[in-house]
Amino acid sequence: SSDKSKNGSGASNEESTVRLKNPNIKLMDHDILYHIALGTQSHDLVQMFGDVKFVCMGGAPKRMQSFAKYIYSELQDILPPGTVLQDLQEHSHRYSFYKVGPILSISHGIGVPSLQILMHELIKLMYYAKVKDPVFFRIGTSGGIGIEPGTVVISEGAVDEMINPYYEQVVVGRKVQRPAKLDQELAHEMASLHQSDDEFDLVLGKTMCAMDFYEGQGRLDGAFCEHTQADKMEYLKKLHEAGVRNIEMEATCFSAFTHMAGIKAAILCVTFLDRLLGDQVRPSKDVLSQWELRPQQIVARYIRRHLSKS
Ligand code: R2B
Ligand code: URA
Repeated sequence: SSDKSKNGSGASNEESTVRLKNPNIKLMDHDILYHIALGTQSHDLVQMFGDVKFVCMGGAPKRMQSFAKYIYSELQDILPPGTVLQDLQEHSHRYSFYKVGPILSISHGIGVPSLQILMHELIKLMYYAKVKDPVFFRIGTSGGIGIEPGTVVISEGAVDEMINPYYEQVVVGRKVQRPAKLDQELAHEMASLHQSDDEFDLVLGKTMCAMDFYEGQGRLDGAFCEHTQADKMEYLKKLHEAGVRNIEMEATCFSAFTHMAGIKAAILCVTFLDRLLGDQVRPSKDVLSQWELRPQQIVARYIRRHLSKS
């Protein structure tokens, strides 16, 4: 059989397709990926991760553990023979981290700073492991704008709180802006995997990424609030007019970093409430857990389709 069918080891000598735009990396004799407790000297990253094709991330550690279990049982028939569910969390207390054959399932915590650290290390991991054309997914939760709670929103792109389509960060005292772009073709393909008998709606739209859950998302129920209900509604309306359909806390950084690295990526978030109607997340824990499975199902369908192809 051809080189391509060397399943499992993934030990190809070709370079990764993932781009590190950092001239310093080549000058380092080794690199410690501190927060995921892996390193180029301490681990054979090509052997461990060379076969990775799909990187699935979400905020909550438990959710990403159950996603790993779900994907493991759901895709049994097409996973490479001998695939096991590996718990790679061993030394890392920060993020939960699982590998199921070519699929990684990793939690990123709440908000951009937590996600961003992980993105640096995962992108470097892809590079060191010589991974080719990985697809990154964020499977998350969000607040909807003008849509039925429980709806899945597939992001067409991310905007910040000022509705700028980029991720702005301060680096050495300078503001750096990076386009928060997502792969449009992938977004539409993900949307096409919604089935007419699915018991939930799915929409495409922009996602607003906030640095806070309360005031930063216009909520009136935080510990502090210096804006009015009218200010809130005006803001949500403005977001909606700009094409924003949901609000969460990682989309700009996730989009910008994958885009910079040349990684195809999609964000699929279920909405827990309609922000035009309130601020508090009211459904029971059970209902919310059921809703959290919805983006996971779409991602499982995508992986099934593309694993069977390869
Ligand atoms: C959605 O839900 C979390 C806040 O509750 C945050 O991680 C996000 O993006
Ligand atoms: N996550 C958010 O960031 N906002 C919401 O309203 C719900 C979940």
